Amino acid sequence: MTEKILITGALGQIGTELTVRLSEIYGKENVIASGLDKWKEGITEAGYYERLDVTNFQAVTDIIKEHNITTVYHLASLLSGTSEKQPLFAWKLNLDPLIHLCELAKEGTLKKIFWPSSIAVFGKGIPKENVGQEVVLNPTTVYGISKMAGEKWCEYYFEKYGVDIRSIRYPGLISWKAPAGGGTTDYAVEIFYEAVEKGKYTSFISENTAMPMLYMDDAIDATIKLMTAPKEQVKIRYSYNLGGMSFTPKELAAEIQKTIPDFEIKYEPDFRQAIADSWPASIDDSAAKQDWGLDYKFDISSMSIDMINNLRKKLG
Ligand code: AKB
Repeated sequence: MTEKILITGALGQIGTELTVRLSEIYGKENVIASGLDKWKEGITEAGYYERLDVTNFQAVTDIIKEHNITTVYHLASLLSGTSEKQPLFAWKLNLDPLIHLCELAKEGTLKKIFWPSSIAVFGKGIPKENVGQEVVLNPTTVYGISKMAGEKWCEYYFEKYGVDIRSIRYPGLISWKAPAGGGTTDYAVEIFYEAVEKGKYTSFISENTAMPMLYMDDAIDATIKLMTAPKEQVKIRYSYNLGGMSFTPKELAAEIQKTIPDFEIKYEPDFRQAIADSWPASIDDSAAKQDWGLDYKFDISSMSIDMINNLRKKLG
């Protein structure tokens, strides 16, 4: 039986690109993108779009039943920076709809769920480099706490009810098609826009703070790989580490200067510096490589060239 897919948060950074890729794989008629923007309702280039507020459980259940959805990519979430500004709403949005979907899967209405976790689950007091899959989690942000709790719920529904839920701890994601929104790693996206448009950028993260990052093409490939892997290969049911590449704002600026030699960078760290300081600098993702064949095509050089070339075309 073909999968019938619902994507929540489809207008966000990951959703914008994942919707297109899933439509190519499963056919537009089998993919429903959803989000809060009601003006996009109807058939779009990527597939069918419906307005859906994921905190409205009845609406979520109705859309899943009406379209015989088998698989949900549940991307709707508030990121780290925004979550600090609206902590109680972040908790409600990041957790309750996930548990509702797990309940639907438990009763057999759904077959499979993808849920994104984040490197924000780590936290203070653990080594910075090459952080492993099994370290003790100690998040200090609302976002990190919500992702840690969500991971435990994923594992619980798998262990107790056999719910086929799969998850990735994404590092910072870099892409040119849709803007990032409200995250601590967003500087690594903004820097490219400003480099191409203005030739200069003021970073809200300090020059020597390294964080793990991933180019969106590799993030989408990894997500599809995990979701299409045979069930028995998915041994970790809380969430898989993904490391991608690691660099500091200073290293990224130097990379951009290879293509835009006059590019200038300044540093004015804001409240997100403390969040970045609590996160790992690099991640060990050997479990994902071993279990379902994670691999990457992009490094800092090829990613930077691709970003600049595409943004030059996009921004004119
Ligand atoms: C953020 O910065 O909040 C996100 C993340 C690492 O989960 N990009």
